[in-house]
Amino acid sequence: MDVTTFHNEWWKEKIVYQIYPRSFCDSDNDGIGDIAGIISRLPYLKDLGVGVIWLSPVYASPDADNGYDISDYYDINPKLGSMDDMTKLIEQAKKLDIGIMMDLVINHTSDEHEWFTKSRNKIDDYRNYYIWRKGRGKGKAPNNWTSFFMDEVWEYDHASDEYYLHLFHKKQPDLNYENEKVIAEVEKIMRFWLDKGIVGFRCDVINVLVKETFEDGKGFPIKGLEHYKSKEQNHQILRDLRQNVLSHYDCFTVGEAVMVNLEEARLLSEPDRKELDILFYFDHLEVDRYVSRYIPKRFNALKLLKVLTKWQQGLSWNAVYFENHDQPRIVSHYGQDKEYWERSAKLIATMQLTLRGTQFIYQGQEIGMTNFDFSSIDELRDIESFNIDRLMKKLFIPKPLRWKWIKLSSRDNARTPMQWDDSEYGGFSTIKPWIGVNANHKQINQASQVDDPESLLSYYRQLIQLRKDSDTLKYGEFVSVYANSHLMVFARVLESEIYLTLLNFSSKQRKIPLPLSGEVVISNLLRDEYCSTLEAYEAIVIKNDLNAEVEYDYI
Ligand code: TEU
Repeated sequence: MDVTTFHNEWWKEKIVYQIYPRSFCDSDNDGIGDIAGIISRLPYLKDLGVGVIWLSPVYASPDADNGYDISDYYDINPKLGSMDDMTKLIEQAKKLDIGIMMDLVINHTSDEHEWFTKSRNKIDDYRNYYIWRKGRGKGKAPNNWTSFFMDEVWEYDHASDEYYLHLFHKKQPDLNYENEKVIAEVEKIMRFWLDKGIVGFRCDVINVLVKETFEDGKGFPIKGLEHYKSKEQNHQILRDLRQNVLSHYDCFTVGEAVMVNLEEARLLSEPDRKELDILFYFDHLEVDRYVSRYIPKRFNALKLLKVLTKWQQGLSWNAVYFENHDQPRIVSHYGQDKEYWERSAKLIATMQLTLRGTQFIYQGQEIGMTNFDFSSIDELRDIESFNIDRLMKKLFIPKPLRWKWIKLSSRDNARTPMQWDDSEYGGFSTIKPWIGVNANHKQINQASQVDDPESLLSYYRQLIQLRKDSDTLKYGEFVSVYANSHLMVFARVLESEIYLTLLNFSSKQRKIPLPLSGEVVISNLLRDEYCSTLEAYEAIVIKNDLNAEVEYDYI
């Protein structure tokens, strides 16, 4: 493989750091994180090795879904700052060679967006900006679809005796992509932000824009998906946005594709399709979940390696991530957040940063933040968690089990304030934040790790540096080598160089049954030499020359 062919795409080598603004850093001490807070932490991010910041939405919003319900795409949520702050953030970050990527939420707006108010009131031609349908008789919705938040998708409007569609919350009405004017509005929004100097977009639920028919749905758990997931016209819209807007800027896009399979993902993101650059898919985070991501089953490293292999080899380039604002903390999910907290967080870092693709780290991941420690649902803020609880109640699932599952998977696990230090509110704010701070901020915080060469944070910095220095880690092919239910071994190969990542996902010592050898590149136990026995949650990367005698199998 010729490495130079990749180098024109600068975003392939970047470490992208996702910020959930309201939970990152509160500069004005009102309990909600803000843009000025982000600016104050730019040097920290630079030092970590970050090249791009993806900001979860900062636009004007009534915050029914923490900003994923936008009421004005050209304005900033006053709780988070002002347009001047945003301009300053883009400029200051640029000085540090950090690009800003915005969240582009265009499947829906807020019901408080001016377009929707006009649509509801049938002003000018705004009615057609959204999806309105007659019901099927008295009190009966237009079809049987269910929402991504496990709820209704149709909201009745008395004045017009029609329903509007919302695949998410009822305060998030879906835009109508049959309407050319909607697409023109989206292009205008994209140009506005690109002209302000941002380097790309993370595109929210980008594979469900076009609703092809409105017949009843069959699927489970989300009924109706087959009528709007990855439709041809959706692909056409993405190609047009690319051609008309994105191709005129030096930028990149990462699309969030819901319920996507590999074949659909290829259509959305392979380079020759000229749609999106990379994709967020979910398979690799659900190997220990049934049907819904709220129902757990036993973790299995072999299964995880199979899923990783499928996607690593199936796409030309991956978006590699293990956490975001919708997922539980990875150390509490695939790691172990008790006695092996630090070691298992390092193991996950080792796995992630030796995979092939653009790397995405979520705020707090680099210091090993864990799932929250709340004791009741009253402490939660996320609408999805409340809906899931209601749904499970309807299915007669007893309260303790409901709480157990919500604790495991609630999106609020990732939304507690960033733990900067051990002070009362974790150095996030001086007053009680909008959502509780995890009590473990006394032990797990940035200040205690930043100058400790053996901390998790330092380990992230080392791995990031290793990647920067190695074409094999950046561009080498991914090869699956060995796994069983606890162990995982994979390789990255470029010309004659091979890097092997060996991981033990269990709290017992285990032996790798392969005759592998090589020079130690990094180890979460500070080993100088590789021996085939891995301690609990041990991770080690070894390097070798394929011309030397190395044997490895494929699973
Ligand atoms: O998430 C899309 C999505 O499908 C979510 O439902 C997610 O998969 C689910 O919450 C996991 O349980 C995006 C955003 O990331 C999310 O925060 C928003 O709530 C949603 O879109 C609506 O904009």
